[in-house]
This record gives sequence, C-alpha cells and structure tokens, in this order.
Amino acid sequence: MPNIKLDEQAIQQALIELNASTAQEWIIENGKLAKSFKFKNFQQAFGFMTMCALYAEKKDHHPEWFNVYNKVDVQLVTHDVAGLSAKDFDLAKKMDALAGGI
Ligand code: H2B
Repeated sequence: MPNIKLDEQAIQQALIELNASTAQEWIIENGKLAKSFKFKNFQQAFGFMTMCALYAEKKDHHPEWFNVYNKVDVQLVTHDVAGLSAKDFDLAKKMDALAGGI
C-alpha cells in the first residue's frame, strides 16, 4: 500500500466510503482520522486493542490511541508523509470490523 499523502478531495472521498459501512462515523480532527469506540467493559476494549495491535504490526502502520476503561479514542495519521494516506483508511476499516461494526 503506497505511502502517498492524500489530497483534500481524496480524503473526502475515502471518508464517504469508510463511513458508508459503519453506524458511528469517523471524522477528520486536526488532520487526523478520528473515532471513539465504546465497549461493554475493559476486557472488551483491551481485546479490541490487542487485535488491532496485531494487525497494525503486520501492516507496519500504528494507531495513536487512548484508553480509559471501556473507551478507546483513536486517531490515525501517517507520520512518514505528515498527513493521511490509504494506510489510515485501511486501518480504520479493519478497526470497524474488529469492533463488530460499532
Ligand atoms: N505508523 C504510522 N501511523 N505512520 C507511519 O508513518 C509509520 C507507522 N511508519 N508505523 C512506520 C511505522 C515506520 O516508522 C517504520 C520504520 O516502517
């Protein structure tokens, strides 16, 4: 997957596609792709993070995230291009799948 910085039009198009298949939308916040996930309890939240971590390592593309009990705040950006790339939208899509479409 190329490490190419997406322009504004490409970002808006990718966001529409990403949000078409999820109940709770991703937003662009300070140039990063952001979403808060809420789970039943800490175990569910940490399980989600563990599965995401394995995928992130496999793809060599890692999230910025913050966890408090059952809540995980995620921000995705591609540091190597100082902006958003296809890798961020790929990871976001995987996170939605691992979170069970919430
Ligand atoms: N993760 C994210 N989110 N952005 C990057 O630019 C990035 C990464 N680069 N994970 C990778 C690791 C790079 O640092 C290594 C050396 O390939």
